[in-house]
Amino acid sequence: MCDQHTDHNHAGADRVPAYDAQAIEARWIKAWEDENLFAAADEGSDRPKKYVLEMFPYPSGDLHMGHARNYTIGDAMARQARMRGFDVLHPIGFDAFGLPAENAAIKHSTQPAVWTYKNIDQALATMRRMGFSYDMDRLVKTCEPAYYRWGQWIFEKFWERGLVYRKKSPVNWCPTCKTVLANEQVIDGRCWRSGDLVEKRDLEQWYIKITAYAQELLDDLEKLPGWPERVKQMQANWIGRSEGAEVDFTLCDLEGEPIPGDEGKITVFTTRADTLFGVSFFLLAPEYEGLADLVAGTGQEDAVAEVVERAKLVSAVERAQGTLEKHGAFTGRYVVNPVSGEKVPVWVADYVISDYGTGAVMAVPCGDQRDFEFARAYNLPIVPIILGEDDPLFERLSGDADREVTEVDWDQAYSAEGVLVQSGPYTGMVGGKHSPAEAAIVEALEKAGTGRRSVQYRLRDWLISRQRYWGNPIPAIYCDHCGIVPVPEDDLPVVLPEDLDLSAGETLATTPSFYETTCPVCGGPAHRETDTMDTFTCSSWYFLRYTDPHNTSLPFSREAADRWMPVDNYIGGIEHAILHLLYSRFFAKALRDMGLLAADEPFTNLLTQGMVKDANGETMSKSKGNVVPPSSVIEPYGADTMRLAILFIAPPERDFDWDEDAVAGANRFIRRAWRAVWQLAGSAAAGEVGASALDERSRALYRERHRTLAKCTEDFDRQQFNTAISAIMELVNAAVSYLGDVEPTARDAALCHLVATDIVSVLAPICPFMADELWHEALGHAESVYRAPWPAFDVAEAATDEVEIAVQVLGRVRARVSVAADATESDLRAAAEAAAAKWIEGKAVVKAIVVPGKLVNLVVK
Ligand code: ANZ
Ligand code: ZN
Repeated sequence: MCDQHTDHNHAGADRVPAYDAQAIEARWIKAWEDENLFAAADEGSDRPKKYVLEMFPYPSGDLHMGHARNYTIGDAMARQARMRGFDVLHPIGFDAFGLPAENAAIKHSTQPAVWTYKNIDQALATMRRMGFSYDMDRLVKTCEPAYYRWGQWIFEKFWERGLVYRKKSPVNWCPTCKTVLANEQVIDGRCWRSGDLVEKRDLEQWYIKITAYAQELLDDLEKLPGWPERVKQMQANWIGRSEGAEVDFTLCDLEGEPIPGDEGKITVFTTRADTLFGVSFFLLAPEYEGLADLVAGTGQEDAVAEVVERAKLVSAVERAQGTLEKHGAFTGRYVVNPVSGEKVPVWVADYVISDYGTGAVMAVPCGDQRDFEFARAYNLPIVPIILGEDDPLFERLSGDADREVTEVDWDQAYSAEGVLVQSGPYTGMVGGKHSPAEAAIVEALEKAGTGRRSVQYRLRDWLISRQRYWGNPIPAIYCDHCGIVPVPEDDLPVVLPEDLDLSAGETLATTPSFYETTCPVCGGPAHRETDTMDTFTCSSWYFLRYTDPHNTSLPFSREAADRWMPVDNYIGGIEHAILHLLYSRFFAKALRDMGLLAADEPFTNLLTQGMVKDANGETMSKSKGNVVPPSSVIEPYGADTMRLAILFIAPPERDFDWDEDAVAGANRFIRRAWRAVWQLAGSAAAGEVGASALDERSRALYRERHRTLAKCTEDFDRQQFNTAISAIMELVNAAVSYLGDVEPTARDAALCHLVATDIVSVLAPICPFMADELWHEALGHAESVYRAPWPAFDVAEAATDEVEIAVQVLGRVRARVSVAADATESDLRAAAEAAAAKWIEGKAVVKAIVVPGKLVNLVVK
């Protein structure tokens, strides 16, 4: 390569072709498709695998900026992983069932299927235009029988294993969506979709027994260091494990005499057995089983019935929050405290919910804020039994085993840890959750047979029936003889008819051709279930179907699942922190236990991307009219500009405000990089860069490329694309000044070629169209840049070989000077004396104190 300085082609430097984004992008969309470049390699190679996945969209229309951001992040990761030598699986699909399709169909007098497929086509066209590197052969649409058949199959397998069951209970009903909802879909008492207040209805519905996995779902959060803490915390809170005890209270008859036998016992769940001496009344949920019998004959029937009726209007979630005004009524009954022997009144209260613990509560108004408020509202006693040592009452009661004070003038409960007072033998012990007093009292209860340790979860089973048409039919048949039986596996799928006239009010339940059938057991007439499954069941395993999308004998093969699972990088919105992510974790575990896959957890790393807001920081919405459609950037500038702008404006997890100037800036940078690469390539030939032989300017550029590559590689690994892009910009700047400052004849051709290669490579995950165009046209490669390796670099080469040191004269800094990093002491002294010439003139340097790499202090006389 000795002749490289004279052997290059100057002509190219000035012949930079125009950057025509539309033409370039059209060309590469087609070329990648023709080559099927992004097909995932099913045959296990010796390369490591990487499964990159963005949460699949609901096809509600064209893609919006939030989608564009989500997929651009994932695509940058997938493309870079490919260059880093991974076998990459990067699929896409559509979460295609759901209520909006029904509403739209009615509004536009069409059918949900027609509307859905039209939207899917439109979204696909935009995805294609954006250059997302999906393996299109794996496209999954959940509304297609080939997919939902396996959802029905899984439902039946769950059923077989006792993970699916039917139950009649008060359920959440959304009057707008006209369907029931799961607890996860009720947010602050409102429907997650319509925002409408949720009502209670007593219905028999299908449930998935997610609670069977409550403990594992909680424990395994620890196996997810790649998830945001916030999401894990939300899941842990939702699962809501509580350690406490069950305590049996004895029910009394009207005369106050204990009712003998098992019937006469009401059990509570409490986390604070230490407060048993402070129980001044007792509470039952309005839905408490047997409440009506209990009240019968007491004269309190009407008062209790009123509370019961009123509670039906409010969702359990809201009631349990304890923030509402509390309502209750005396039941006319009493129970006896198993520890103190005291008799206290039993009330019904609407802040007690039936499906937590036992539906009964020992009320301790001095220690529980909800009980405190209830006591104040209904004039019930508040007995202080736990106090802080600085409480004015403490001195007086601290030695008291017996009850002396039965009222307080507090305005709120004492809910912190404290010391027990007026608590019999436990007086003086530290009380609180998991406290010594709690342990001692539970032990005593266990000995007496009136209590036992118990763990409760807030997580409830997942109600999956939906009284909706556009969903996956539940494969069950009702026979008067045989009861409820599953549709035989060979008859799956139960096909959803696509030609219902929703505007005429048709539903599955009004369509005999759908629901009329024969019983698979006795052959008699029978009818099908006309409810469909919650669409979250469809999205709970789609990532598994991608591993084996054409399988016709199983949802996916074990081999395919184990080849690709778990998903290495999952990217989506924080709004799924509980819903979809919890359901998917459950599905993965249940399917694992059926032997269908090995992975315990479906998603190793989770990136929750921030929102794209409008220029004023408002969320974009059709109703506000502030939506910026992706086409408004793609049409004038091209998809590469769009992608670069999205990744450059902010780190992926942060919200950002849409910024026109940033888009224009991104386009300017693309043009600058385009020109730089052409010029570098035009004055270049590939070759070995002889680092040691480089002159000073070339050496500086050489250092810069190592530095940029080190930084980009690290930043890509952390998904901090914005800082990676800053580093690329610096490299382009360094290249541009090199080209401008150095005579063409003096440029190092091999270095120019290397830097052009680097710039194209690190831009490739971000601006793929421009990258492949430059790779082929400017750098002359025949194969795609995505078949080329990520550029190699050496961190040591990035280290600068000059250091700046301070020059002091008699301890005062007089100058700074650059010296070679490996300069000897005498070199340093000479450099210092030269730099400080002005200050040492006419004096004798008697001594030089040298601190290598830092300073030289000249002592003069
Ligand atoms: C007595 C007590 C005293 C309580 C005290 C708390 C504080 P977590 O931590 O969420 O598990 N509780 C039990 N079942 C209930 C139900 N079905 N509806 C409403 N509240 C119920 O909460 C456990 C506590 O919530 C239990 O401990 C019980 O009140 C109440 F100073 O018992 B505690
Ligand atoms: Zn039958």
